[in-house]
Amino acid sequence: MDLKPIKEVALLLAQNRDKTIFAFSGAGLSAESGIPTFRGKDGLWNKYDPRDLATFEAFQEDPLKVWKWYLWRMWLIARANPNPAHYALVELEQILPNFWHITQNVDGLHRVAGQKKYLELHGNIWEGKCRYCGAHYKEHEFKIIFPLADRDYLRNLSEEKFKKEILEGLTLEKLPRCSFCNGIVGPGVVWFGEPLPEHVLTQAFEIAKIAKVCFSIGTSAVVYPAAYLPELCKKHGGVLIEINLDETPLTPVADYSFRASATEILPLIVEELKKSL
Ligand code: BJW
Ligand code: ZN
Repeated sequence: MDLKPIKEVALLLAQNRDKTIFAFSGAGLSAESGIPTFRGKDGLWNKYDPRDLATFEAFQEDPLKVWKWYLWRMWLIARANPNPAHYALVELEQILPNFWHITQNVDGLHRVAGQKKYLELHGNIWEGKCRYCGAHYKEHEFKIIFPLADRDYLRNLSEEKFKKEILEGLTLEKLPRCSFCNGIVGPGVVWFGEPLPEHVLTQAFEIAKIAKVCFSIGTSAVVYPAAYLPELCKKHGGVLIEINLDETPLTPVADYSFRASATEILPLIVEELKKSL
């Protein structure tokens, strides 16, 4: 591993210590925690058609199928732990006073790792959203109307029990019903064709416009409007650093591009940054 670009990035962070800096992340950040990504060979969209599972139309047509798929993903996430890349981002937040983590991830592993200043562009899988009346349920509220959406319950289910209780045992009657309109409540994520939470997107755009440094970590950077964020930062004069196993549409415009895993690169950057302070 050539440490020269790592040292340069650490120096850049140290020089811009008091300025706005943000990390834009995607599924690759959680890949080494065992959460599947969306695109690529082993990606979810390689096995499942997003139109059948991640749209409101699909949910209206077959809510049971959609919920079984989301409960499977919740079960995987409940059993996963944050990885060294999540913890490195928490350390960056502790060292840099104006650091933000803007994520497309719905798994919440950044929260579990202890991240405090984060924006979730595509929502959170542990929350609930009623598409019929717009009601939003925080994690602790959602568990009341949908006891299956409980991390501790899911974490302790073996694969066999998960199949029996969720895949075979789930019925329409067990799905969560909205306390306001009685519609079936869906997961608190943003599906294709749905708007991103407005206040979150507005804040993310404000951060991107003024940031001096932006990381793009483990994202294919093809889903919009989220993927505008690194582009916007660069357009306003920010330095763009990409960390990804593969090339992405951002690679040609990135100032630094690390073709390696986030768990390898981020802890090295943090170590170098600590040395330079
Ligand atoms: C590693 C690694 C390791 C692996 N280390 N790296 C402009 C142009 C074209 C299209 C559009 C546009 N504007 C809007 C659209 C339509 C659409 C869109 O963007 N489509 C494109 C795909 C073509 N956008 C939307 O529909 C959005 N809504 C919208 O625009 O609304 C407008 C509206 C306004 C007003 C009223 C109504 C509507 C919503 C998009 C929602 C995306 N939802 C999903 C699912 C979330 C729920 C769930 O989890 O089920 O979000 S799709 C999926 O993609 C998920 C992700 O957050 C998102 C991004 O994926 P991500 O994170 O980048 O993952 P991957 O798998 O793609 O990439 C992983 C990367 O990691 C790879 O590059 C690997 O190499 C790398 N990697 N291991 C480092 N260890
Ligand atoms: Zn409702």
